[in-house]
Amino acid sequence: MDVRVPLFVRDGMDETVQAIWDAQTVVLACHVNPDGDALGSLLGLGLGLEKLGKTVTLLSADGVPVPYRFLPEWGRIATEAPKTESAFDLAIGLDAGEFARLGASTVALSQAKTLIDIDHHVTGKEFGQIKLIDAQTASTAELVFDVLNALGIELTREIAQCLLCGVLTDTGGFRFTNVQPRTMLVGAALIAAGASPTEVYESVYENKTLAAQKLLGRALASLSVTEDKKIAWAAVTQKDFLETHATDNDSDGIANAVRIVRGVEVAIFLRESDNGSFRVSLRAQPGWDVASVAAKFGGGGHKLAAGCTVAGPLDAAVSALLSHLSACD
Ligand SMILES: [Mn+2]
Repeated sequence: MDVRVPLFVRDGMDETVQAIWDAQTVVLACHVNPDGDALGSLLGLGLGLEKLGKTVTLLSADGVPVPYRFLPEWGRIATEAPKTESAFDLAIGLDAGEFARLGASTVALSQAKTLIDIDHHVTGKEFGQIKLIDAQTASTAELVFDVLNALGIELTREIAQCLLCGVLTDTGGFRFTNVQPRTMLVGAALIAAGASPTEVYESVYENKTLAAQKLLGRALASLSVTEDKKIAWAAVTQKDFLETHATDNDSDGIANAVRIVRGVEVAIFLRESDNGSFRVSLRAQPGWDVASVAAKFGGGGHKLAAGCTVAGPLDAAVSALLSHLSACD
């Protein structure tokens, strides 16, 4: 099946394509603590550029987390660039928000003759001589899809699988508010090229450690709501981490399990640190401003998603958060 995705004209595309044509050695890097979009964009673009005969180096300063080790050629991603005599012709940073979030990869990238920033985050900290940035696009992988199209590179199954990983994970499986008709068209084109949404979904979302599920159980056992049931909170303590053998990464996604309770408008997830204070994630429905609450505790974020650290014990931390939240209701 032939799926046609209408061309989308963006600033920076012509310059990006020209810089790629002009380069022979290209270093690509994604951000620290990489997600599916970071790694999928990195590999998808890298494998595409190899089709043009470019010499490609792929960098992820924090490596490739286990759930993403289904991606074709993931083993080629290095945590640092090999020592070479000459600088790369071209460097491309992907999905990063700002240069510093490329971590240790910044060393290799800053030596390249030309630097391109490809991203769908608008932070005011864009970098490089060439910027291909579009906040309306759901994923960096979709921007990479457009770059490969502009270069006339045919989508192999491998490239398509990498890009689908980015599109699917940054849209929460095509469910988030960032999904547009074009997002689905790009997904359709990638599936038509042989990508498997099932493989992405199972690897990323159905691949939790036993410890993570046990920790989720502890968090849900602590789930509480205010009298009007609009604010819900759950916590995990150091004791929970110890007894379930969970690590900090195993708490990913618990805030979401608090958020999805019927009628809940604000979700609070508290994780006890080893010094007894609590790291707090706040998630809210439109109409709230949890960033202003986080700011009271020296934290920050967006109106609908923010974070901060609050002193323990747990009861005191919850009371303090609830009193600031009721003030902003
Ligand atoms: Mn992204």
